[in-house]
Amino acid sequence: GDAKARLGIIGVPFSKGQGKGGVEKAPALLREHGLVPLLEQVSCGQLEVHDYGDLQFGVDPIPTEAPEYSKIKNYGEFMGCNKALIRKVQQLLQENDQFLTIGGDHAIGFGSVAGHLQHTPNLSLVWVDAHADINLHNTSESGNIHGMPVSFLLKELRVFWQHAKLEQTAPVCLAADQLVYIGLRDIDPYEAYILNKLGIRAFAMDSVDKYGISKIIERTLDSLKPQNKIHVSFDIDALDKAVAPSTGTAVCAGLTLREGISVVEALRDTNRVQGIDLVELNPSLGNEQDVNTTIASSLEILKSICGYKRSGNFANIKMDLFET
Ligand code: Z70
Ligand code: MN
Ligand code: MN
Ligand code: MN
Repeated sequence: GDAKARLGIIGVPFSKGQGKGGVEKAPALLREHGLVPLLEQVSCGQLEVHDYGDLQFGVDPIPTEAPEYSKIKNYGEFMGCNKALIRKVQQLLQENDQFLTIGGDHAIGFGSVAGHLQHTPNLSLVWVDAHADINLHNTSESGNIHGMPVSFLLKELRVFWQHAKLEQTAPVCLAADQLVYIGLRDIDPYEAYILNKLGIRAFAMDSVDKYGISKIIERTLDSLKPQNKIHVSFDIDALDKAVAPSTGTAVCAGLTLREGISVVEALRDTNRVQGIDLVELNPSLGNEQDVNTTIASSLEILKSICGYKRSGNFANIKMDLFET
């Protein structure tokens, strides 16, 4: 058959994008639960998984000419980690066909997508999340930088980050028409204003309820340029609190596990998914059952992105039973 595709995995144990410790433990925990063999197994021999371990990162200086950045918590830690991630993602894409970034909190979405854009400038981004994560330094109410990564990526918002020197760190940016959100239900007023002003496609939970997930998936696929590779940034809090309780900001009335799986199956079936993030799993939150439930949901989402078919898969059976 065809040569196996290669998937490179990098753990990013970064937790300074928000206030709750524990999210940095997710990469090790998912490995303990057999992530690497599981993904090879579900792909039925189509995927060769290479684990690059955890990202090493340091702290960047805060630009002294931008006193407004001091409102942001841990800006230096954010830039230090994301600069290292931008380089690592480019290495992963030189050595593999696809990459998976395991957070950590969603602040790492900046480096993961920016590194991906450096390798593949024509990219579409599907951000699956309860939150829009598109705050600016002057619109964020929390100061938590995991609520801002998308604003560092968009061409139309670069003007607000003049002192971040993004033209050096992340020179390739994303056009607003190549971003789609699914699962939103906790959007800050300024975020809603930015989404509206830039005309960003955002399928919030009211749309999912009104049209059904299959229609939302169809409209998502229609909106992505067909020649573009796809980056799926999956915040586990997109899923309902019932199936993903162990996360920093669990929100009720989210995607069911089946809806989440349907979304990633459809994206996978385009054969254009080149980058994946799985973020915000925090094993320090909730009781043991909550943690196990959230790990199980995370693994189901990753399995489906990597080729698990609920309808069955006989791609790698050895024996032809009906040969006479
Ligand atoms: C809010 C903020 C956020 C995740 C919370 C919340 C952002 N908009 N993102 N949990 N994953 O603080 O900017
Ligand atoms: Mn390549
Ligand atoms: Mn998020
Ligand atoms: Mn979120």
